Amino acid sequence: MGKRVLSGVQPTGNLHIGNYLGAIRNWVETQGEYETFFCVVDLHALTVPHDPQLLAVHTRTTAALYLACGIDPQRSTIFVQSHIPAHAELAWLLNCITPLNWLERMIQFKEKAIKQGENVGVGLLDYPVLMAADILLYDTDRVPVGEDQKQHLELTRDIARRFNDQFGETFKIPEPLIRAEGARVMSLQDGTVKMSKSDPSDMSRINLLDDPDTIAKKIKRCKTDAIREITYDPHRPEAMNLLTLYQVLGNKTREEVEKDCSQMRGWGDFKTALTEVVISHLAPIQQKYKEVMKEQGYLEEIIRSGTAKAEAVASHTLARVKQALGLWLKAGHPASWEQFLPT
Ligand code: ATP
Ligand code: LTN
Repeated sequence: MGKRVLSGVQPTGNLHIGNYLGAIRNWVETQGEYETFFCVVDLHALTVPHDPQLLAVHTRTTAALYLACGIDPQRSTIFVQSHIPAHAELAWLLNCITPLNWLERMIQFKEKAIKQGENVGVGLLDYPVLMAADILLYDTDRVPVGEDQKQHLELTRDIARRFNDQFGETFKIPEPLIRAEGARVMSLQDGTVKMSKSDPSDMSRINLLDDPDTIAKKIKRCKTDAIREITYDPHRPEAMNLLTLYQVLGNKTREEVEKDCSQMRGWGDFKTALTEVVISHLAPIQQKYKEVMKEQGYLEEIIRSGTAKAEAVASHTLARVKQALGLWLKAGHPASWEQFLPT
């Protein structure tokens, strides 16, 4: 069996260049080397207050954007998490072996719980266990994600190890795949917080589907600092962020960027150059997205066949887990309980 990759994005809004650089762009690159599974994690999107109509739309647009960004349905298995009940089912089984205090320590839970106020749903706390289920169901070797998901990946590894210790070798231990550049794209309005779909201000992010005028406006108004020279300096979060975007989306090396910047007179020049780079990088993605959205039948067929392929793998793993836990398997699975009968 080849090595496997699995990852997913929540359909909680419009995908932005942070999702693209931190995750999807790296998924595309794994396609030659690994057996790849990419899902739209709609059950995760239920952990924050949501509008059902928008969820339905965003689940489709997210899947379409996977294709537009270069996920090839011939080489990758693309599916929607809720179409495969094994995800929710394994999450329950893992819940029963996961210590509560492991979940209470999660940074994302603490941050999102504060935003939700008094009525924090159980799902928000349990979110990383569902994510562990997504990953462990596919005997995943590598999980390409942005920096913010590192702690959840560590938790997935801890849950898998704990299960293996208590019930015998059942799960493969997955590893994160986090690229140095673009793993943490920051908000356009504050270089110290990450760009996010759920930031109330649309000006804080560049969405993959923003039109050229919107992109120009957002970059023009984005926060910079008072220093005229544009240099990579870890003490200048806004400069670091914008330079990284220019470098990665422009396919340049750091040295090339430094050379470009040495000829600029200040932030005005830089913003003009960055706007061009962003618009031209996103144009082919937007074009492909339009084509995919016009062919809903094609999209449905990709999801249908992806679900069938993913389900075959997932149901196999789930049966293995149930057996390890001592659950009574439905007919068709070899029985192993007789040897444990009291004599
Ligand atoms: P939300 O605001 O709803 O939590 P999000 O924008 O943080 O959404 P997710 O669906 O949680 O996006 O993340 C999808 C993928 O994109 C993950 O691999 C995550 O690490 C990555 N990602 C999200 N935001 C960024 C960012 N600002 N920079 C780099 N990667 C990111
Ligand atoms: N929690 C992830 C989304 C996610 C995921 C996964 C990523 C859910 N299940 C499995 C990788 C593998 C996030 O990016 N917010």
